[in-house]
Amino acid sequence: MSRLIIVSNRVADLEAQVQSGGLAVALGDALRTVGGIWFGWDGKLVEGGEPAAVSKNENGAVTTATIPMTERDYEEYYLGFANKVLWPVCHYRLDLVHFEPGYFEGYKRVNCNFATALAPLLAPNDVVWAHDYHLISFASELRALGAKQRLGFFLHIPFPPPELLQAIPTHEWLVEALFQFDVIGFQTENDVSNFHRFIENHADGEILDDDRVRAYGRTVIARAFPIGIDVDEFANAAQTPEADSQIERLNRRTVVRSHIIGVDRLDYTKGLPERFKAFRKFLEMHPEHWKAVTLMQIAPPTRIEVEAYANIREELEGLSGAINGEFGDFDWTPLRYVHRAMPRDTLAALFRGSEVGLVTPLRDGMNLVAKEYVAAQDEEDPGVLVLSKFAGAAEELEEALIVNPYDIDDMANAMQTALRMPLEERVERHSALISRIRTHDVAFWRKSFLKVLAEGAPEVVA
Ligand code: ADQ
Repeated sequence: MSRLIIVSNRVADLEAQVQSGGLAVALGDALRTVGGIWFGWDGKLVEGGEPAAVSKNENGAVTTATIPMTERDYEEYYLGFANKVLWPVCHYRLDLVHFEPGYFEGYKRVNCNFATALAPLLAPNDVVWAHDYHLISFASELRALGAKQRLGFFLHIPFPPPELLQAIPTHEWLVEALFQFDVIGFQTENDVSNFHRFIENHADGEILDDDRVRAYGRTVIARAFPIGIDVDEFANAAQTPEADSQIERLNRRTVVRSHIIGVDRLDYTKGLPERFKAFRKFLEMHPEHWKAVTLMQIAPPTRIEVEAYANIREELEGLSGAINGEFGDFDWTPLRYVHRAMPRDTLAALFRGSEVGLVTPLRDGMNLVAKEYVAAQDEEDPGVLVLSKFAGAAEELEEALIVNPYDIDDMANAMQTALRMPLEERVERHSALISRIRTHDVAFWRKSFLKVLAEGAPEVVA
């Protein structure tokens, strides 16, 4: 059996008792089953000079192998090219792109450093699976060092339409580098079709069939593998005695009858100002809900060194203050805005205790919160998911109330529809949603990808 090598910007702590996300659990499980290595940055910043030494930590069949990076790498590759260029372009925010030539050099350098550090650890039969936009050129660096292994890539964020991709000065180089992988996985059919359009119209390539594309002298598999969650783990966390007491706390000493919840990283892609404005509109339109409904928004800050993230934080603080000032009373805070991460068990309980889940990003690769909200509901009395049409999850979760996050009235109306929805309709929608996320869970995602990676594209196998 071949070993699995996972490569990602950061390596999850596989020994932690509580994993921070389903992804770490899923990939950790896969590694434990077939044995292998999780390779990436250890989160530490060091002085430049010496090539980065690999730290290994062996735990049964699984090894984590990590390297540090320099302050300059962090600035140019991570904050710069990854988060000021690729992230905004892939999320359709050309207005927030900030490009400097040093960023691209840093990106190439770190991908090369990663490949150079990993190469000596690889055995001929290993299968390598790299994750996300930080590592687009990783395979090409590894191939340059002579790697003949099967190399797969999964993009967790959207693949943009060619018209947007072309805003990146080095986009052709990046797409060509991507073709050094054997399998390229996307979240949705929409991403695959954007990718196909670029290949046909701008790379002189060919779409051979649903799965295979040819360009730059290589044939690769490019397909959608929509990511899922560990449904049972999340559903069980929502049903413990601790979860019951969290929900009781949520309802204690308050006049509020219904809870609306939003849980997101504080990111400009998540549509939070629009969501707050829609809540204000909802309160304006429906005074009957005053003192009866609360929106709880949990949004821990991320990437605070990037200016656009500081700006969004300021905007949200202004909006939430204004809404609470205008509508609040001594016994009612309409919008509770929590600026911190919560343990997953608490999140599961809060999801279960909330009648409405708002997932309204302006653009999102998939959005796991949408699936977690559904998984946490009581099957006999479920809440309603309000979901943006621009989240990848909307391709699958069509029984949610689908909204346009740019249309404030549409979202305000959806809040009202959700709160007024009869039990029978809620149960019907929820049972369709839960059965789909159960079938397409995170294990299904991982197995489908690895199956294709192990089999496909014989012509590229040495
Ligand atoms: P993210 O942009 O981080 O992921 P998402 O898919 O919603 O978005 O995943 C966030 C995860 O973090 C969820 O598991 C959620 O529960 C957790 N989380 C969010 N806020 C939290 C909080 N306040 N406290 C604790 N946990 C919190 C990227 C892409 C997505 C894609 C995923 C996986 O942007 O589109 O779905 O990768 O592929």
